[in-house]
Amino acid sequence: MASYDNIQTETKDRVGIIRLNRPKALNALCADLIRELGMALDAFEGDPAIGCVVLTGSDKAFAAGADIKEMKEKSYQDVFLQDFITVGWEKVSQIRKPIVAAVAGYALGGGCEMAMMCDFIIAADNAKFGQPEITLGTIPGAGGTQRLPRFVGKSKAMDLILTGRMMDAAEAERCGLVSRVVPLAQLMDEAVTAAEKIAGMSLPATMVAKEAVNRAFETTLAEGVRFERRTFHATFAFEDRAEGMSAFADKRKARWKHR
Ligand code: DAK
Repeated sequence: MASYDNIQTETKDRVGIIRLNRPKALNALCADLIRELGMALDAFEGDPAIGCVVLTGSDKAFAAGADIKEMKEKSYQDVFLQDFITVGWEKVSQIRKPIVAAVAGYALGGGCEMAMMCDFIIAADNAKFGQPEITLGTIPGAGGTQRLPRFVGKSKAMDLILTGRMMDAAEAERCGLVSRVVPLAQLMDEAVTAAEKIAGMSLPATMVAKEAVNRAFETTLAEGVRFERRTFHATFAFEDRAEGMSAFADKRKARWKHR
């Protein structure tokens, strides 16, 4: 397995785990980290033995945002011409396999945005979410103004983005940003168990389910339902769909071919 400076990767059965690992900077998302993250995501995406990815950080920080020290001297020309830290970021939202964020500690700015690019978020009870960019004289730049209101509604999103305040895990669960909150010590067990369950399904079925849910955020209800119907019909081409229904009828466990 490739070795990296700012992240660590491991696999557990069909689950690929990526841990952001820049402890001295609370996993601030510097360009090298983002580049490595993109490489690790590509590797898991291309590996037929992987069915789900877990993205996590440390107990203290998922990620405290983009690297402010790296950003502070940049001019408009710099960020525009370099398409500043765009490429690796897009991988997180473009990966077609399911990806679960396991968040402990700070998920601020780009850290919160990166968690929201994943398919769902499991939070430890010490997690803190926020979009503090306004306190730096700027605004979220990795989708925060668009994804946060889709998760939590306009009022809460405006509250967080305009005041820059943090919200704790309980508030994040109440407003729908996270799917569940667990004690810190159980975070990885819970996230990996969920990921193993997903990875234990037919891979093409989880991939089209993800694509169909994501379509809900891109289109009207009527178009979304039409997309779902056609995609549902298309699952009848999967060998695993035939196997899943036969296994149910035969009262046995399905043997997926991931085809
Ligand atoms: N960048 C760089 N270094 C950071 C950092 C960050 N975001 N956050 C923390 N660190 C560093 C600190 O500078 C400190 O380093 P040393 O002083 O030891 O060298 C070390 O991590 C430990 O931090 P603290 O000493 O501050 O630790 P505390 O426990 O006291 O405080 C904190 C933790 C998370 C409350 C605090 O560190 C903090 O407020 N950090 C900044 C949070 C923040 O404002 N984040 C938003 C950053 S702006 C884009 C994509 C994304 C973005 C933009 C564009 N594109 C795709 C184009 C996103 C922008 C942002 O995220």
